Amino acid sequence: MNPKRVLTIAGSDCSGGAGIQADLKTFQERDVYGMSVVTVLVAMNPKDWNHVVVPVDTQMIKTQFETILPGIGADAAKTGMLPTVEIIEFVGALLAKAKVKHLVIDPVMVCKGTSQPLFPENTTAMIRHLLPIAEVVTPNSFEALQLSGMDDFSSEADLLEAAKRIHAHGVKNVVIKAARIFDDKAVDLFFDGKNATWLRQSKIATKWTHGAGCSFSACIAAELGKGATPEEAFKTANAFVRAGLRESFALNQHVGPIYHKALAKGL
Ligand code: PXL
Repeated sequence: MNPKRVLTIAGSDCSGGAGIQADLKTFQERDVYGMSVVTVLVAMNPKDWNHVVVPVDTQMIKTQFETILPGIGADAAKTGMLPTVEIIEFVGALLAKAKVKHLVIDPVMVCKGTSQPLFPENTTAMIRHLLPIAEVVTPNSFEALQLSGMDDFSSEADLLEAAKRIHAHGVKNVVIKAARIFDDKAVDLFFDGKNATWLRQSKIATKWTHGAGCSFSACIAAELGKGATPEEAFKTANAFVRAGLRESFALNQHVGPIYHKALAKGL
């Protein structure tokens, strides 16, 4: 076997549902060899599920990164939670230097289950240091508002306007996941700078959505690593996460992840 090698640069979610853990489960399902650079450790208080977030020292981020690039090689990479401006700048510089072939940025700004948005300076740093070198960025609607500087979304025209503004930051393809904007449908937009592709689908009624965004961007990175076009990768990731959401399950009263094996099992 000679599987494609895909790297995630993200946070550890010890509950196993999001972050590095979700990315590696997704890579396994999509038949690529997964590798990781851990940027931050996240743990939860078992009583109220409040998050404790501890960034990893930048030197250790560099040491992990160099194990993989140049130490092993990667066909694609994605970023997830990058907790500080310093780490965003640092990871951006490492990625720019390594010239990784396919780079997906998941601009994680807040964890579901916490109401603590990461700081606005992080948005500016992502725009400056990550979007110009990225092949795909995958904001949800909240993140798309921050990255585009818009106030609100009320129509598909607003989503397209946001995608255009985000594209102007230098990223080649913009995916906006707008599952929460419209009452009657989940809308995903793929924009490559010229053409827009819309997926308008029924909503999946589950409150257990933990790790859906991480798994979506990880699936895009895996598919790009295997040679898919960004638009094909977007459609595969949509099918992968929708299947996972249909079979999502509770871990406790606070949190429930998607089921990563759902698509492979034909569920
Ligand atoms: O779902 C966003 C997210 C990303 N990365 C890590 C997380 C979370 C939310 O809990 O813990 C590490």
